[in-house]
Amino acid sequence: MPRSSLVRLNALVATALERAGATPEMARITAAALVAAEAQGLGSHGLVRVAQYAAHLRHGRVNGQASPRVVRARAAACLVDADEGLAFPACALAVGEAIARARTTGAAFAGVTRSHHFGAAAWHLEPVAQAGMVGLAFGNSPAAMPAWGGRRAIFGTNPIAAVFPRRAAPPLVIDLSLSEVARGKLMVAAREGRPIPVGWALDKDGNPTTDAKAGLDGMMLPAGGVKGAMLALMVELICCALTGAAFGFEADSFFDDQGNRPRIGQAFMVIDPDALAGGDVFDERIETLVATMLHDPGVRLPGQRRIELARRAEAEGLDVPAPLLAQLESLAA
Ligand code: NDP
Ligand code: PYC
Repeated sequence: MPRSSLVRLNALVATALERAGATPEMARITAAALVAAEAQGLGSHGLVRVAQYAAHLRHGRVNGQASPRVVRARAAACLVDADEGLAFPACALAVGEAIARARTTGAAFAGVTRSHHFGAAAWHLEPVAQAGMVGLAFGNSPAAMPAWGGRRAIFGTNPIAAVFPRRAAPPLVIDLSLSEVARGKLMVAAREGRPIPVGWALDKDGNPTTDAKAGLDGMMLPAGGVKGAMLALMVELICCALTGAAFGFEADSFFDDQGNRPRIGQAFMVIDPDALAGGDVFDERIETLVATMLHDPGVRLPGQRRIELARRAEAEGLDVPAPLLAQLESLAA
């Protein structure tokens, strides 16, 4: 497997996206997010998405010249219109707005409408942790799961993420889909010809399957049964009812090159600990919980795996499978 530095991969991905029609800024920030996901061991939301985004740009499912802007705002709340572009510039604008507003109001909410796939949800919250605040992220995605009791996909896999900064350590990062696993993990398994565990997905006839391709043609199962399905419903409502974005069942699959502009939504909440019990109390409470958790030798902190992998990738580069690297080089040529 050829090894590449993160700098080289960033340049390659940005060039590939620009060639497909993205503005240089849209390409740059999208490349940063996808390479960071790959570096963090999130292959399902990393470099494999470049060809998908490039195809969406080429087929008009994404507006490559989009110019996201704040379209409504009142005190601690604002709405960003992604202008049907790739999601990353719009989400960066929304998160920046939420941080700035939370500094004065104590907490802020920024919604994003008319958007596209926002990758790994927690990536967007890094600036929030750097600002010493708590961040929450929500995103809906094209329908892949039924409502509880149903047989037709209505909700997306709808990730949620949270970051909690720590004074002298990396933040706690919690980031998960509301399906048993992200659908992207089926895409990676199908690509590599690997089976999937029972409990991840149903085939198109509603039977449990270990065939990743059959799972992609069928439906995902919610994480934790009815509870995951209810959380997925919550995310649809937060990301779409509040922002005007399209529900999962109104958006064509990201896994198809052709289809509609998904126009889905994202939402970010930022909370300043100083507005509540105060930074010192916040730090003490977090460290007390972390120390108690880590007292049990079987426990590790969420986010730790990603942070360690990212540090190693930064120093040593990433081993990218030869066919994937060749695909990126061809898209960038
Ligand atoms: P995972 O099941 O891989 O991980 C879920 C969470 O559990 C992570 O925070 C992980 O931390 C934590 N975790 C797992 N094992 C342990 C452990 N032993 N101890 C402590 N914490 C643990 O996530 P998913 O497959 O559900 O999602 C993967 C990614 O896909 C996410 O980044 C998500 O945002 C993204 N996604 C994006 C979608 C979109 O539409 N944009 C749709 C669906 C998913 P750690 O990372 O440290 O392992
Ligand atoms: O990985 O679950 C997923 C996903 C949904 C839409 C795009 N990726």
